[in-house]
Parts: sequence; structure tokens; C-alpha cells
Amino acid sequence: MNYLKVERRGDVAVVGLNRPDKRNAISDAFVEELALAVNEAEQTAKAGVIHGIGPHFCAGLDLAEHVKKTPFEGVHGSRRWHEVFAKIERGKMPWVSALHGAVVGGGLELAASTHVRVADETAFFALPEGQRGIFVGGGGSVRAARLMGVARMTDMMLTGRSVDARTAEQWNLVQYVVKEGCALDKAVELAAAAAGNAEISNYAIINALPRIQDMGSDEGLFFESFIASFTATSPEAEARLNAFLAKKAGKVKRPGESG
Ligand code: 1HE
Repeated sequence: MNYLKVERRGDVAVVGLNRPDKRNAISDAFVEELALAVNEAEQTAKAGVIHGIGPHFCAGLDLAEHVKKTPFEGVHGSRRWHEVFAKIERGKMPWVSALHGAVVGGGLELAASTHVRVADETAFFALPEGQRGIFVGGGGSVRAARLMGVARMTDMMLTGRSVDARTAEQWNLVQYVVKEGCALDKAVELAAAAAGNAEISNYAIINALPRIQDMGSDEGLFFESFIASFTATSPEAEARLNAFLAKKAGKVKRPGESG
């Protein structure tokens, strides 16, 4: 791997974006490595974390490479980002992103394809596509717009507005804000918690929820019933439900409660 550093922490695959000299800018070869890393992680791990090595999470599209592309090559490039990011968003297992420094353009689109986003206090978020004369091409018009709302995204893209981690949390772009340097550990902790769930529940959560959001409420409720019954009648659910009834499984904890 030239652009990624992949490690394991227990059941969690930790994928580090590792092109710090170019601020982890994403080139075509970088996307292909990401596809390989996601595939490999799905074979061997139960959850994954994506983080940035160096001073920033990710500066987005590799502008030096992009500037040389024909229009049709640009379309294919964007479609490939869509495929790879969809593999993260609607694949086999949950992904958590650990964000620090610049989370910009395609970097924000990558983060938006993960299921849980953890930012440290240094993280800042921007969509400078308007300033660069381009448009989001990594799924941002769908995923980022749904997270923060289209009015906020329009503002960011038109005005070049950059927002800090706390604002990103208020805007639903991230779910956690932690102290500087703590995002990776928190992300691994959250991914490990998700890795302990029933595999089929995780699959349903990441695959059914976004699709149900795209349905009408009647279709969504109908679809939900089938997912609910399919998961609840699985052998894993039976074992877990019986463990709880036999007082061998943990109770739900209050916020902040340990043990
Ligand atoms: C890059 C890129 C890049 C840095 N493509 N080379 N993304 C952007 O518009 C963001 C552009 N980057 C920046 O605004 C800044 O680099 C950062 C705020 C992210 C970081 O600043 P800093 O001071 O830490 O680093 P730097 O000195 O600006 O950059 C270090 C090197 O990385 C430098 O190269 P060098 O050869 O002069 O050392 C930069 O040119 C290089 N670099 N960012 C290529 N993005 C599928 S569509 C998605 C659309 C988008 O993503 S649009 C957003 C593009």
C-alpha cells in the first residue's frame, strides 16, 4: 500500500490515509487502494476505522491529477468514488471515521460515507468546490446534504464557509467531539462496541436505514417489519435474547455508567 497504512486493533481494521505530504489528497490510485483495504477489512474484521495520518484528515480530491482529466474521465472518476464509498456506507460492516485538521471536499464526502464520525477539536470542515470551479463528486450532494441539510451545504459551497468541530456537531456532520489527538482512540472504542453486535443487526442497520429514508413511510414501515422479523428469528438473536433472559447479558447502562 502506497497511500494507506492498515492495522488491526482486535476486531477493528484501522485504515490510515497515509499521504501526509499531500494532505491525504485522494488520487485515482488512492481510491483503488481504499477499495482494496475496505474489501480486505470486510473479510477479516467486524468493524473499521478510517483516520488521517499527518496534520489533516483529508484535503479531498487530488487537484493536481484532476486538472489533467477530460470531462468523461471526470465522470468515470466520480462514479468510481461512488462505488468505493458505497462499499463503505452499504457494505458488510460499520465504519467510524476519526477526524482532525482539514476535512475538506472529498475528505468530507469520505467521512459522510462512514456511519459514525468522531472529530477532535482541531477538525474543520469545508466544501471549497465553488472556489475551485468544480462540484462535489464523491457523493456529497446526497450524503453530506442529508446530514447537515441542503441549506447549510449550499451556504458552505457558495461562500467557502469553514466550520469548526462544535458547529459540525450541531449540524449533525459529526456525532462526537473529543479533545485534540483523541479522535482515533474514541473511534476505535466505538467501532469495537459496534463489532460486538450481532453481524446481521449491523448489516441491517447500515443497509436498511438509509434505504428506508429513501422510501415513503408506508413502504418504509412494511420493509422494516421484514427486516425486524428476519433479524429477530436468526440463531444469533435467539442466543442473545436467551442470554439476557438468563441474566447472562449486560443491562442497558445509564449515560456515563461504566462496567
Ligand atoms: C494538495 C491538495 C489537494 C494540498 N490536491 N494537492 N481540496 C481543496 O481545495 C483543499 C486544498 N488544500 C488546502 O486548502 C490546504 O492544503 C489544506 C487546508 C488542506 C492544508 O493546508 P497546509 O498548509 O497544511 O498544507 P499545504 O501547504 O497547503 O499543502 C501541502 C502540500 O499538499 C502542497 O503540495 P507541495 O508540493 O507544494 O508541498 C499542496 O499543493 C498539496 N495539497 N491539498 C493536491 N487537494 C470527487 S470530487 C471532490 C471535490 C473536492 O475534493 S474539492 C476540494 C479540493
